[in-house]
Amino acid sequence: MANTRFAPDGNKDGMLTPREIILALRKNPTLAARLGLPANIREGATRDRLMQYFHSIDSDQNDEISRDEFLRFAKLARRKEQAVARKKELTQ
Ligand SMILES: [Ca+2]
Ligand SMILES: [Ca+2]
Repeated sequence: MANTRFAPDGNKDGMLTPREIILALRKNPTLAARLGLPANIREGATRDRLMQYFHSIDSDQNDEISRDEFLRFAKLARRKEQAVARKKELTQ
């Protein structure tokens, strides 16, 4: 976990805002893919999806995502990914 960088935190205050996430996804398509989000979020449908996502990560609903909330979410996403990969292995 030591090399998990908190890259999306543009102003380094330890909290993520929706805007920082949009900018981070734009800069980091790999992260976007890992989180299952489009890399290029604009107003409208994709932004609604991001906000839905944002609120699912923001477990205390204070409209900011803390490092802990983000890491917990990333861990869950990775676990889901691994589960899907395992299932694929089993069915092949
Ligand atoms: Ca921030
Ligand atoms: Ca929060």
